[in-house]
Amino acid sequence: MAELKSALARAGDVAFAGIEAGVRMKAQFADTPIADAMLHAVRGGKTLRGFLVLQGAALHGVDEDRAKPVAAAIECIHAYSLVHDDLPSMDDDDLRRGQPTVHRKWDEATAVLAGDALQALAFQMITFAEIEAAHKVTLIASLADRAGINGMVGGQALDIAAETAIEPFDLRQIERLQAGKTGALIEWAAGAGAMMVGADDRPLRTYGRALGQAFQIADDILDVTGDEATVGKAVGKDENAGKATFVSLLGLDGAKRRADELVESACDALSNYGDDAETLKEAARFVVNRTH
Ligand code: GRG
Repeated sequence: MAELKSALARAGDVAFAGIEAGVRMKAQFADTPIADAMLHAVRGGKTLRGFLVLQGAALHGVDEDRAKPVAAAIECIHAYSLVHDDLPSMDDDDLRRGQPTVHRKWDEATAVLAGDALQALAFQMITFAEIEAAHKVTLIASLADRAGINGMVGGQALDIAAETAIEPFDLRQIERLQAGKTGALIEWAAGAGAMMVGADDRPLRTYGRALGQAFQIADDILDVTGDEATVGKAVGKDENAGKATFVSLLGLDGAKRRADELVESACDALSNYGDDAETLKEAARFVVNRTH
């Protein structure tokens, strides 16, 4: 566990340093709050997605320096999605990671623009990576697919549709929604290390898909069992009110069982990597046992 925690912290430092360099380098509009809002948005998370990039890269012989821009890229996309998700037109949250959300600390226009700029920066970061040009194209094309209408944005749109659906979503619909909203970026992050060298990314992506679903189930479980104050959400607000979740559909015990099964299949998918994949396996176990 100590090794996993330090690898997660390291991924945070690495991704943040990459993003800060990217933001400052482009800070031709330093007289606006955008750069500060972008950096505020990327601070303080678990850096799970950046960690997955660095671990997958290491399994394919890509060192941290070369993988850093790609880890930074996925954390930029993740941060942009959270900034926009927190907006009044979406979840209308005041707190994120225990800090004021970007639209609360600055204003709505700054939050929209900081999110937009983080998304653009993500793709630019990948162009900085010292890898073959063809592999950069693969990473950029697949990230665009996973972040957009076929992935995260599509899942988010379905989540919004669920709020006004006449019937609560069934398990198949919730799995589809979450595979887009939360799963798509986690799957991409897991597979990125293989894509960086043009290797077969299917085992890591299979791991990432299972991990993403386990992560979402754990999040639903935490919504029921966790202490709102410690998870950094707006106290007294229930984002899942009236909506189907893995817990409402499977029950608490059923959801825990499903999460455990997913962790097992995530770990199985890495069997060809042997002991080298131990930290990734530990991460899968951590995701379902986390308390925030
Ligand atoms: C606005 C296009 C758009 C998409 C938003 C990711 C997302 C889609 C919304 C987040 C809503 C949410 C709280 C989902 C639950 C699972 C989740 C993605 C939690 C946040 O990820 P963590 O726990 O966050 O990795 P940290 O803060 O650790 O980076």
